[in-house]
Amino acid sequence: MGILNVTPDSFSDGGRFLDPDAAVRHAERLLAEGADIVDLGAESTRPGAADVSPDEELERLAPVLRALRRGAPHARLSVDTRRAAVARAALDLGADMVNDVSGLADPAMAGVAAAAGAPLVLMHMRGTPATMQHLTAYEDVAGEVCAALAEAARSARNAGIAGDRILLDPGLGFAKTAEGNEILLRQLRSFLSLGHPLLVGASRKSFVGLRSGVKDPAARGAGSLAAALEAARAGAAVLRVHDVAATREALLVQGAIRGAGKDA
Ligand code: HH2
Repeated sequence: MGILNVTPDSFSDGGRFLDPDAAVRHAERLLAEGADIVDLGAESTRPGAADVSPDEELERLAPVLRALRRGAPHARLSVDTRRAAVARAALDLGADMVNDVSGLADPAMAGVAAAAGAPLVLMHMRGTPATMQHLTAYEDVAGEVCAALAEAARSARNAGIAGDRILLDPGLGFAKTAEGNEILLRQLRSFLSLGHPLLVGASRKSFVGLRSGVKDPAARGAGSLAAALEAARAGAAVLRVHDVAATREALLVQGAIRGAGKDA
């Protein structure tokens, strides 16, 4: 899953793809590099990001979705939003799936995805992007995140979404310390027992910068690859990344070493 942030303030690529033409060009590049899914987000979730109204979120998404639907009809497009109304409008414009980083904070979200027959990503977080950095204390981070995801998945299934269309994501960097993120990656395999495909997003995040000593998020490619490979080894089905070509190359080599070949 290649990341396309149509925002002025995302932590690693804010402002680069706010212009719809630049966004479309970048999406085409992600697809050419081998992304199976492009994840379009119009609201930064970094701590302290500016509030975006639903109208503004949709104003940023709509031209990019329309152009991509025309220019890349077979591309799988995901919309990264916490709002059911934005998700519904994006699905009407041709998005194929929804990525909800709030894990169903909007009670209408599961119904919207169910009605459209769209896959839904449920990510774990606590609080909101503005408060999450103060909510990083857990007794057992993997156990608590796993329990919360199990509950969210149950709600989504009850709304009528098939189990294999619900993807679960531990939410690295969202109300987690660096150590918490590392424990989640280390114990990711245990999340497979939830019975849903797993999605992991470690790309360029601050824990990668902290451990590698790289301050500039855009320069955290090598550290991000290390985290992506660990997630893949633990059984993640989808990796949400900025650097698609490098991730794909690394996965192909890892797959060959592990004997999984091109299907890795
Ligand atoms: N991380 C970010 C945004 N959306 N969605 C899922 N499912 N999992 C993630 O880990 C995840 C996500 C944050 O990264 P980014 O989009 O690069 O930054 P920003 O939120 O500043 O736009």
